[in-house]
Amino acid sequence: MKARKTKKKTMKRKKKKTITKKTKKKEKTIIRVAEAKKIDKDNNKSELGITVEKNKDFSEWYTQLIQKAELIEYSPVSGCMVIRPYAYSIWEAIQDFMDKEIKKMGIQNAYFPLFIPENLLKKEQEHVEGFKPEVAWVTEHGTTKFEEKLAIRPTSETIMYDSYKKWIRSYKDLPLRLNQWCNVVRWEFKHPVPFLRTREFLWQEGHTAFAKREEAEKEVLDILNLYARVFEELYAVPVLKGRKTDAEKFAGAVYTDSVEIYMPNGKAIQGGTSHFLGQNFSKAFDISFLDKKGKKQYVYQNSWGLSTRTIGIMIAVHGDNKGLVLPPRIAPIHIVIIPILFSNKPTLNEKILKVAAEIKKELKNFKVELDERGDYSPGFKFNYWELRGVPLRLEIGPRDLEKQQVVFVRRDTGVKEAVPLGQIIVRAIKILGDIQDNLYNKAKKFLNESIEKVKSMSEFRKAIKNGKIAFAPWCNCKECEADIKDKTGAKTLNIPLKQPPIKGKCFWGCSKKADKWVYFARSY
Ligand code: 86X
Repeated sequence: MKARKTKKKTMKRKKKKTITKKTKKKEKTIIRVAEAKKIDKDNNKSELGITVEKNKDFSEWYTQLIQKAELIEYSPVSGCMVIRPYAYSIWEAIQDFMDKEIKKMGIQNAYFPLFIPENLLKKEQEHVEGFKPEVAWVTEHGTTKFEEKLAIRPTSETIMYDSYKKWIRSYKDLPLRLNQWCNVVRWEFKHPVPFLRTREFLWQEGHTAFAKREEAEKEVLDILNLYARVFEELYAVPVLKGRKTDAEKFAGAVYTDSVEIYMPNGKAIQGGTSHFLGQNFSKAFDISFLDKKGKKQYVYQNSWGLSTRTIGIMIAVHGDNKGLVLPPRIAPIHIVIIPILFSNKPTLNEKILKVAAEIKKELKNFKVELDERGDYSPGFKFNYWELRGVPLRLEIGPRDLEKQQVVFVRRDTGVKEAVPLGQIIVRAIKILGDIQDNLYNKAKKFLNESIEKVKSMSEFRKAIKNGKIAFAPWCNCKECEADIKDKTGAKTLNIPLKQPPIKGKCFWGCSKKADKWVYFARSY
């Protein structure tokens, strides 16, 4: 890739030289400038740039952005997508962080098979029941039908717990704490949205077994907090942490904790879940052990998962009308260096390129791209890298060279700053940190402003109609929850674990006592 680029560049340069010989210098400069302007203009309004505003047509904005920023490619199968290198490296940053954290907690990685025999998948009826239409099956090989069809894993509880029951005999075999990084397939029928709702996606799924209930429950919270950190510290996206209502929890779980995110299109989305399974699966799969007294006990289990959906959430939260805006912690490129070159000043260009290369070397602890392409104007390059969300741009041109400085331009605010050559590293560290903080604070402010405390049905309806999150004192009964969903389209997100004081009746007017403060919103 690199070699080809360089070759192309030298070829173009040679070509340019011969033209220059024939043409008058002045004329050529005019042509170059005109060309650059045209490319810049095209870039802004047509194929290259995003042609709609985020707050006017969010869905079109998102669709254009993920393709134009080279994050995804659609595939021949509806609901499946290619994750291109630029997006995949974001996933790698998440994996890198999480993998270290879960290993610190004492969890190991393993890999279980993609195919699950039908009888095994059906073992815990309750957990499969609602999902049946989503399961994709392999029924034959070549022209031969399988005697028993094979499910493509939609999640791995059943296949993993089939092993767990063989591995766990005594209290000495506990805890058993495994994670796997893999793909899963769920044949959803709601319309697919790249990253946010796809039929195949990448995730990690953790599955753990403990002798004691308290150990398991502690892990549920540790994982929930880890997921919150992934969002808040890496993606710079604030979350709502809490417990799912009984209607919204995973059917196989005793309870489900989640992190929920509010997106700028007024829809909330689940960002990760941590389930306390209690003994539901251990009883169905006979995962038991002999305790210190030689008595048979069933293990307590958890499962937890976080997926590539998180990338889509980050895109939706931070992106703007120019394209992607990446938090430095997960950006594949931190800084792009753009030398300001002039086609009629080859010697000066050489000097600038030399300094640019030196700066790149100096910035070896950052992920830096030097855009030396001779056939594009600086303006074109600015748009190109803004579309791709690179947090920081470093410009260096003839005037900067004279003043022994560079110009930094922040992607998040567009703010420019001249920096003396000797202070580049110190300023880069500071600005990248500021960008990370600013993105989080901006999103946090937006979230706070989008939550409306409501006390009555009419206040609730108004909040939901305006695309807000309603925070409401609720009776905690499934009749009201279903009625609210039916009449307003809003679902419960979760119940914060730390509750404000509560008194009075359910906001929906059912005449029962208010039991919990809960978040409601329209959601994915
Ligand atoms: C629920 C539960 C759980 C481990 C997680 O949320 C995190 C990681 N698993 C997943 N779930 C299903 O159990 C399920 C089952 C079938 Cl058969 C299906 F087709 C779709 C499913 N979707 C979700």
